[in-house]
Amino acid sequence: MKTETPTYCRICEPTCGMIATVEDGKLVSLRPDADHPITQGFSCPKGIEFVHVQNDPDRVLYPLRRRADGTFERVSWQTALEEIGARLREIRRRHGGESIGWYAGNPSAFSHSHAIWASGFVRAVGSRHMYTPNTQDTSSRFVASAILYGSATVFPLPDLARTDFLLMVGANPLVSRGSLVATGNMREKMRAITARGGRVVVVDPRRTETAKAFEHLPIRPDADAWLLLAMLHVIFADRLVSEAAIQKQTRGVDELRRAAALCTPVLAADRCGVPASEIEALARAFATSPSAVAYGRTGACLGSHATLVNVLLDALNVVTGNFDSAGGSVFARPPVDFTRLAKRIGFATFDTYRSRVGNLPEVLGQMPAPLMAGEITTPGKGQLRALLVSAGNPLLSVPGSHDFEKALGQLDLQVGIDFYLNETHRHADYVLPAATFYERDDLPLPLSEIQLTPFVQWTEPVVAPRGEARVDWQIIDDLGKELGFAPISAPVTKLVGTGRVGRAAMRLMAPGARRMTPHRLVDLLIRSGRDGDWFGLRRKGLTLEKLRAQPRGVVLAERIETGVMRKRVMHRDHRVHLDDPRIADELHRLLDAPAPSAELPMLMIGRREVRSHNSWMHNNPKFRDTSRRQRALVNREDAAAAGLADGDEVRVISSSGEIVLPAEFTDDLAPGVVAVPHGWGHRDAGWTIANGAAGVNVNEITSAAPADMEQLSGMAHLNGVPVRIEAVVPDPVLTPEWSVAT
Ligand SMILES: Nc1nc2c(c(=O)[nH]1)N[C@H]1C(S)=C(S)[C@@H](COP(=O)(O)OP(=O)(O)OC[C@H]3O[C@@H](n4cnc5c(=O)[nH]c(N)nc54)[C@H](O)[C@@H]3O)O[C@H]1N2
Ligand SMILES: Nc1nc2c(c(=O)[nH]1)N[C@H]1C(S)=C(S)[C@@H](COP(=O)(O)OP(=O)(O)OC[C@H]3O[C@@H](n4cnc5c(=O)[nH]c(N)nc54)[C@H](O)[C@@H]3O)O[C@H]1N2
Ligand code: SF4
Ligand SMILES: [Mo]
Repeated sequence: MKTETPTYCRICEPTCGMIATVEDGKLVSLRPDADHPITQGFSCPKGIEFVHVQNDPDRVLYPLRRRADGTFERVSWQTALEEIGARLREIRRRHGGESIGWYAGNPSAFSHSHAIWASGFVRAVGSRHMYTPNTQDTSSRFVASAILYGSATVFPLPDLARTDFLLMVGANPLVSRGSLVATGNMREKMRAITARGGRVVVVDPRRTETAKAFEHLPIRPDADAWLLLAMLHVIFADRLVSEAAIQKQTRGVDELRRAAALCTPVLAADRCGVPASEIEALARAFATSPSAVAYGRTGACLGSHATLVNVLLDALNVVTGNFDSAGGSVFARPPVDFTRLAKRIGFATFDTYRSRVGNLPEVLGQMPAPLMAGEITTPGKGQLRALLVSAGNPLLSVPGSHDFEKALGQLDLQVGIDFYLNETHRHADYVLPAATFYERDDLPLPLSEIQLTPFVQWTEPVVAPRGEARVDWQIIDDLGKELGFAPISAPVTKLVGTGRVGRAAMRLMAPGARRMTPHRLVDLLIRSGRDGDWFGLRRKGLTLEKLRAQPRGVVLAERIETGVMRKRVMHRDHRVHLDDPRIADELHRLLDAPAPSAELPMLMIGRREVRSHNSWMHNNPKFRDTSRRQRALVNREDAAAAGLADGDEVRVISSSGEIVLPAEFTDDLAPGVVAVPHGWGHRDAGWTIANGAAGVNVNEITSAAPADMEQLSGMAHLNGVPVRIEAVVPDPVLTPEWSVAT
């Protein structure tokens, strides 16, 4: 039997509508859904090729237990859960719950339940060892929001549909498909800006796919703060600010004005490599455009001044009158007010406690992942002894891989939850088979905080889980049962409040009577939200049942609202705080920053590719083609200076180590910059094709030393890493005699 079902991809943020063709219970093809209200037939190759992941012969389909010789044997779910349970109970008895930790990787965010259940588990066991990719991705953005808006869960979005000027700093949406903003086809949305006479300026050290399609402003890596501060210098000096907006929306602009006054375009030009005249022209064009918005993503988030860069991006928007207004920086209109909810359940935290090792702050209850190795190896109360890793591959994705790999060997227990036996799980004691997103029902509600068109879509599973795979939340819940708790046990009143709607909910549901399930959670949140039926008080409102009857989802409003900062900015005065002492400290640190070292004169940045997705999309038959190998991009001049010939391998050396990989010469990078994609270095793991595609793990040469992390947010420094390059001289011992010239 053959069926075609509308559903959606959950690999990355656009969550593209897909039509899944299923034949006799097997997913046979995926194609973009032309009738999807938001993505309208858009998708990328990864989304279509997910069919290889779904049916991959290398998938982990049964619980696995490691044998003494390092190989894995199949065990039953009951055996796996009971044995893991017994070992966790023993660790808790001997060392306390605070010695148990969890790393939940990127895909856990694309589910209605996974991330919530994992962090619930860690809280319930009484531990602070909750880790995610955030410190390799977004923590600096969250901390900027905590400071400016009073909550780490406030995300300003670029109003692409209405803006006249998009200043894009460190993002490559033509490849990444857009991050911390979701709107379907980004290329089309950006083209529409230029088609209506506006501008799109892409600030990036590399002439990326996006930069080529729009205006490119090349910049030295890790120097955006200089550019942005100098733009503010010009805007203040030329009185191009919106005094009305400053008065109405901000607090403490003078602090920023004073710091900006010190950063002249000439000074900034020297540090960021953008000529002073271009900084001036850009600042004036931005400030005098009818509307404009500055937006940054990982290129803005992973440098040594990452929080400050995010603060300055937002400051540009605010002081030019482009905050909370059409065409500027705007807020989503989610069906559930997560900012308020997060406050109510105590989730929206920043720096309420610090790490045992490295003294770095928590952000949203998560500790910096680069600290994991030190937390495992440093004795004392709270030493990390059991680590569960779900939907993540920290051995490849977190800086300091060498030390992390060694530390993993010291754990009393390591458990992986995944559908692949990835490099991290190679070291695990147990690997539990997870269902894919096409094998589970879903509505990743938190993503509604980044949607430019308010929209919700529930999906049913498209196929049954293969083998004995189980849905992540269920596995986490079962592990909780072994330890005697429910990972998610928040009383209903905490989720829906105690007002009129909360009371209606209480009448309808027996609070706390049943274990929380994702269905119940989604239903509670949707029904109590602004579009909900308020448990009978509003007949036309949404419920989970109603959503299920609409397989292509529901558009909640044509566009997001503006003029909502009183509701969205969480400081008591509902103003944007520009005078926080932590911003002032970061401004001083920038202005006092030392010039780059001569020993490591080049700067390494990352690079994402269309068919790669972090570490887990390389087991695709397309990667049998050698043209898809990982390469370091090197400028031709640097290549010549290092004595490299085309096709040679290059040695990239940082203060943490060195890697060797094939080089590709380019003019798309300025001299002095090297770009190396992350997520490679597959070896000995359970993916046959990816192992063959090999590559090297760039995080072997990035640093996990607490001192190298951005102290304000605990952010890893992964872009603009000081390096030098060398040609790989063939080892003389290995040179065959016959090749020696006579
Ligand atoms: N195909 C594909 N898509 C993906 C992913 C993937 O691995 N592959 N990963 C997903 C994930 S997890 C995320 S977080 C998003 C990320 O989404 P994006 O941030 O849009 O993706 P990147 O390609 O990393 O873009 C970052 C850009 O910043 C530039 N850059 C590096 N350093 C600097 C700097 O110091 N200053 C400036 N101005 N620019 C700099 C890089 O050259 C790069 O072009 O993408 C998601 N989408
Ligand atoms: N040097 C450097 N390092 C980086 C970055 C960089 O730009 N430069 N980018 C960083 C960023 S932005 C991110 S987000 C991280 C990503 O880092 P991680 O999240 O640690 O790693 P991924 O490679 O995304 O691994 C995802 C794993 O989850 C599994 N998986 C996929 N879906 C599911 C699911 O639904 N359930 C379960 N249980 N498993 C699933 C996959 O098989 C894979 O093994 O990498 C970070 N690391
Ligand atoms: S852009 Fe590609 S990978 Fe991302 S959600 Fe859409 S189809 Fe999936
Ligand atoms: Mo990410």
